[in-house]
Amino acid sequence: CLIFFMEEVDVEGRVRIVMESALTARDRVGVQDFVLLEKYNSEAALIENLRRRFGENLIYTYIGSVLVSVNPYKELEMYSKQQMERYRGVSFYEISPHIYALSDNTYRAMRTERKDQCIMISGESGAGKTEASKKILLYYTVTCPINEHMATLGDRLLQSNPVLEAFGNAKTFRNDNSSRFGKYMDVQFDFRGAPVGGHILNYLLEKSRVVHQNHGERNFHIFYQLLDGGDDDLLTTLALERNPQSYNYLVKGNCPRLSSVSDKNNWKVVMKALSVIGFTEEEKLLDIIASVLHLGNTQFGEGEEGETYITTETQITHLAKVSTVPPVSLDVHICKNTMISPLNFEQAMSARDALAKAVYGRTFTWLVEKINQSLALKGCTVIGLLDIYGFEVLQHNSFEQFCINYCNEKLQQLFIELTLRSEQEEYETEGIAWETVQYIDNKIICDLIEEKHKGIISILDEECLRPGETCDVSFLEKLEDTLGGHPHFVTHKLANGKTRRVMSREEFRLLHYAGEVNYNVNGFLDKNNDLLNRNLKEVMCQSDNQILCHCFRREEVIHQKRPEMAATQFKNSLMKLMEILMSKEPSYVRCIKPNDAKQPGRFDEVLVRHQVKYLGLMENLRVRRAGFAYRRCFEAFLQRYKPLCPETWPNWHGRLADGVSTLVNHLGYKAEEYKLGRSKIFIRFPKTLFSTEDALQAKKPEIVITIQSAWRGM
Ligand code: AD9
Ligand code: MG
Repeated sequence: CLIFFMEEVDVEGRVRIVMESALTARDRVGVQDFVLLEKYNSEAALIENLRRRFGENLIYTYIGSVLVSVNPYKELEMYSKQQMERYRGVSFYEISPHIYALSDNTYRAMRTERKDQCIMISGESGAGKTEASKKILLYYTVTCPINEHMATLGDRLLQSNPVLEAFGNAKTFRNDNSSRFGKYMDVQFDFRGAPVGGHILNYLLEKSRVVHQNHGERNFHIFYQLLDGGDDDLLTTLALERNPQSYNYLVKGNCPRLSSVSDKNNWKVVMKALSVIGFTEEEKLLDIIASVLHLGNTQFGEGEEGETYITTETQITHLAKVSTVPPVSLDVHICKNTMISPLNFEQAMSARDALAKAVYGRTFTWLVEKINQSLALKGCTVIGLLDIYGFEVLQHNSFEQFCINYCNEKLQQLFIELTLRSEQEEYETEGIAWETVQYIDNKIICDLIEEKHKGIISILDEECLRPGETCDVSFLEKLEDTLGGHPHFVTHKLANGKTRRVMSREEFRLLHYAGEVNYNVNGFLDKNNDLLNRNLKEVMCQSDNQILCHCFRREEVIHQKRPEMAATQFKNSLMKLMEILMSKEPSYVRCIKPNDAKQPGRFDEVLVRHQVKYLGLMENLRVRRAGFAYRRCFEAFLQRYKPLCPETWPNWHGRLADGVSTLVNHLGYKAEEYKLGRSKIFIRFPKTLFSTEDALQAKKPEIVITIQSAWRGM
């Protein structure tokens, strides 16, 4: 009785504020579901609620079934096994919001409805998406039953993270462990609910980082881990020095060490993870990492007639050794486009970098395939986890940001469609009339980017393929010709022929749903082309390294079919992703970054407000509140509030709907305040619920006495 009573009393579902009234608890820690805010239409009230809760280390809050999470930037004691147990099988609203509640709910929905689920995690860089996805995965591997034939699968699922993070994450200005690729992971469950398989889809790795990093940023973690953690023998075999600053591809960011991360320890973690996953190709993989570093240190000289030659013979020897490619081939082909046309200095440098990017990028894809092989076994139902880059606005935005932000437009479109759709469906199944809601429809921006022939991606492709002199600026001109006047597209040219001074001539601006972003067109054509000259591909085909052989296939050289351009490839993979997500029942985690300093306890309101805006939280809230702020199934509602009515207390023996009806009549609910559906009560205004909650609190001492005397009398 005592435990029941304590959990009942707590507005937050927590035990420690047992004797506080609902009202004071609300003032101190805010509400656990934004739909309960009195001023639900006020962004300020929403942010204030977030701030209060953040101050109390309550980093999670709901908007209906959407979980909003604020990065605490410190370890909180809320992820233990005991906490996992606490959330198992418990209804969403009964205890405080948590990523485990969402994980558990999704799992139960999959089990009971036998329907595939997906959890979409969004938010800007550093907001906590990857951490959230890891917590969800941990929850499943710890709490779900184990299939004895697949006992090690949980470990393999978990261990795929350190491996992919080593190769796909890097320190950026915004996040010391920033994922530089998008990830969608299916966890497959058998008919008993045990995880039995997994599959990962990876999206657009930021390959340019292999050859260039901004000041204060780093290359992918694996390079530093190898140099710091690899033993002396290994480094000797790979002809590597320990100091990262000796390598052109690592020196640019001038950030060889991180205070928050030990590369040495992580090296051990990654090596162990590779063995858990069942890797046998570590050596070959490390040969490739080393060859990228050697390639970066390859330097060129310029002959009298402008021809280029390699000045670092030893590098080529090392490179040839570790990549098992004949040195002569390398030498010749990095400096020559074909046998007869030598490259100039700049062209040779860019051929070298293109090779490094291709080798690294293709090896990453191979790695994902390899992990997939180790996780492969088909289950009957699936929970998908989407951890994909958030909307990005940097000082200088390029092709990568264009793709990332396009991806966010698509996800927002899906989010709006699915939340509206599911809301509508709920009203229909409950037999309640639906009211339409106004929301920002971003289809117009998606079309602007992806439409055939007229969209930015099509124009970019055309410009890449058009014979003759094309360049980034001619691409911009083409955009202006085709899209000038579009309400979401802006360049320096004004409609009256004058020039917009604040914009450079190399930029176009898109008015995204989340805000305005200026994109600099420099490099768009090259990045979209993503070409590696044919000779270099041929050279790589000669390698004895099986991974490289797998990545550079002869057929590619022989058939010479032009692969799809990078943006189109990305667009197509996004389309497929949308189909996957649409076929599943969605849940959402919306992550918020509280400050740019990566510090605990700091809540920067301006920064948070911006994210609240572009995560579309207010729209989400409006959609959710369009009809009714609050809904609960008859049984839970009756169970909680039955002490407030003599006819329902201590037990109601009739139909649940009649019990709820009797209860709300007794409480004096007016007809416009609520509706009874087929299995749920819908309450229109939060204040109705609050006054009921307060009445319950006021009644508590009385209930305790009743419960205690009933208990003594037994
Ligand atoms: V990016 O788009 O990949 O650059 P994410 O994935 O959104 O970004 P990430 O999950 O990597 O961010 O979180 C950034 C850092 O915040 C982590 O390395 C942790 O130090 C910190 N963090 C995030 N969530 C939590 C949490 N729930 N508890 C404690 C957290 N620390
Ligand atoms: Mg991440």
